Amino acid sequence: MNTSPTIQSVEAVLVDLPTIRAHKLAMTTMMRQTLVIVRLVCSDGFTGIGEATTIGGLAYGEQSPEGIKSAIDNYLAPLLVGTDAADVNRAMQRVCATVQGNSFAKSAMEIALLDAQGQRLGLPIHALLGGAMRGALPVLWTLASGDATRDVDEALALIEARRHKVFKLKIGSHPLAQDIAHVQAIRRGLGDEVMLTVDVNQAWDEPTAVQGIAALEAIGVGLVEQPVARRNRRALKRLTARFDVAIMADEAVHDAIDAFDLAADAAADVYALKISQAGGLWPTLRAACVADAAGVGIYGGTLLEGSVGSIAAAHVFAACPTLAWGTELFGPLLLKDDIVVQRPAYRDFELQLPQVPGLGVQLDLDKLAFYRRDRASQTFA
Ligand code: MUC
Ligand code: MG
Repeated sequence: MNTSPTIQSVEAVLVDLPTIRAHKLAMTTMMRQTLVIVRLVCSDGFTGIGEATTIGGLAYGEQSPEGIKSAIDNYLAPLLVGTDAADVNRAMQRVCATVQGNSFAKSAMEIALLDAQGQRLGLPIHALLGGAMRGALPVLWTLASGDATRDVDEALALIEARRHKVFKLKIGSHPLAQDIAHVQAIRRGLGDEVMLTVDVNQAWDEPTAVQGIAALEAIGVGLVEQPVARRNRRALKRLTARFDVAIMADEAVHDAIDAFDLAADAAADVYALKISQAGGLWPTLRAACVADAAGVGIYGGTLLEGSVGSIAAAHVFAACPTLAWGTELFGPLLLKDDIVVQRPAYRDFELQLPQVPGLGVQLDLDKLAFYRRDRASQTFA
């Protein structure tokens, strides 16, 4: 007799949370973040939760929150309901055999399956992934208020509070001279000892990137993220060869195949890996192993996930063979409020990895009911 637990139901909910301040990127300014929260109920009584986010609707990438929910409701859930809940790899293989793309929906679903499976086996997700190499993860903070004086004050307060000591600046939305002046002002305000990185979010063409990166090197910036369009890998490779400062691929590297192709071309020094761009935790780990084998640095990237997604990412980045460039898993700290019972713990410049079975995050169902986008329609139903 087959006693394996089965998946009984899958629900995907859109949740809109306000940010603590405007967050300005090259392609959009965020005032809120939308989480797609997945709840997966199994026949043995375990419930797994997952999450996917993107940035600015369709401004950042090709998958919107509404599209992620639709893919889960209409395609992933019908494929999985009634099937074995405890064989996560086979469940995801079934999904991948039938659903092209949609890596964000796949990631949210895989997290929920792993959460339930971890609770079932009494193991944290990082143990399911082979074990944590580190129990806490260094986390930088992005200074992106749009105002250099405010950014400097914010950074000084965060250093003082021992929350962050590395800062990423979002540039690329202004003329080059203005962006460089902005970086210079922050460097002056924080001094030469503080590690600064920049993220151009694909905004420059190659000639602008050559000028821009030369200027950033002179200011002592430690890392330049995705300076040119994601598909312009040849330009990324030329910039990586030309400059001493480390060049990081972000939008250009989604999964293990991208990781392999970019490494074969020596097109980047570092990869920003993101769980939803990879399609889940296992796919992220596979990409990390390719990077590690190729001698490419690994950086734990974010799409500004909330607490569920950030902790899911923390489990896999804890399990990565190396993590030379730390992480940017600060998403929950950018949100004014949360939908979890206990928010992630940040101390001594690091995010603490939960050591309890599963994901280690519980939803606050009252908060979820308050912030879910369909609350109004539910009230009138
Ligand atoms: C990105 O492109 O890296 C990560 C941090 C942040 O502020 O924006 C994201 C997206
Ligand atoms: Mg980036």
